[in-house]
Amino acid sequence: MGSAHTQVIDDVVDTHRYPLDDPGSAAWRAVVDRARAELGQDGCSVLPDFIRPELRAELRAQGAAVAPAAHYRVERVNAYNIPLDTVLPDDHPARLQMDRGNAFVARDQIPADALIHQLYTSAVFQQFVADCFQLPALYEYADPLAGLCLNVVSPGMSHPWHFDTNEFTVSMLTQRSESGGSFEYCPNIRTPATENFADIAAVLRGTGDRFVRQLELRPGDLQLFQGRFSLHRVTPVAGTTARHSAIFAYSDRPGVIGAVERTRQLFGRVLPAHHAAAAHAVRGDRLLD
Ligand SMILES: O=C(O)CCC(=O)C(=O)O
Ligand SMILES: [Fe+2]
Repeated sequence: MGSAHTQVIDDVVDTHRYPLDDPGSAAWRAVVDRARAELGQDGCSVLPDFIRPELRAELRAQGAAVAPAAHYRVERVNAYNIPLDTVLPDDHPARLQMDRGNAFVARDQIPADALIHQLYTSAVFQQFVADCFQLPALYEYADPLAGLCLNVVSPGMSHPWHFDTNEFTVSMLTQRSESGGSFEYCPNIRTPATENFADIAAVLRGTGDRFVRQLELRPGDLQLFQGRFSLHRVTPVAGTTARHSAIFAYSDRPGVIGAVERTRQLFGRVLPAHHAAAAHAVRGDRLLD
């Protein structure tokens, strides 16, 4: 193709291994088919060394440079992100409360030429990811804050067990912690037809290890994940180095903007675009969790 779009991708992505510049080719199909098979199997697919390994140091440094802009606010939550005062039976897993201590750097704090921002806005990247998820197309959020975030989990903090409200998540570790900070998930522990509260409660209480899988992620690996059915978390970070991951938020429809209150909770601020969207009654709370 040779357009400016694909040139950016060629500089950033190992296109021998991941031929984003050649949609529909046999090599493209092979990579996409493997991702689809893994997603179908357990809702998760990791594409190792998606970013060229020689750019790993730059990827880390760019994340670390914006991490101080993260909005910190420890929030008391349950795995379902429903109000803590919801009346529930004694053994309901939503009664177990946790501290969500991760912090988000918003899209408008991430320079447009940062590697993660270039990827997020790349048309060929979007087409590739959509194909992996078997969607005709994916759209960037219209939300000026939530579309692309850096998720910062500082020492002593964790991103506790939860389900995502959105159907799919695209993410990339940019900085590893010294210890802890592992991504853990329970493949398809619930289905559209089955809540499976007993097994979920066991995981939340720490007695459900048999359901838990741990991912070995390295900075620059691309992770495709369906967090609606697979309970997941980032384990508490230990040591002195924070864990950083980029969250690329896409939707299968254009125009998504977060709700005003949720935006204030996650980012500590709200922009005119959020108020304008609320005024037009655009429902769009398919945010990060
Ligand atoms: O940061 C991560 O690796 C996981 C993030 C996550 O689960 C989420 O944002 O919903
Ligand atoms: Fe999640």
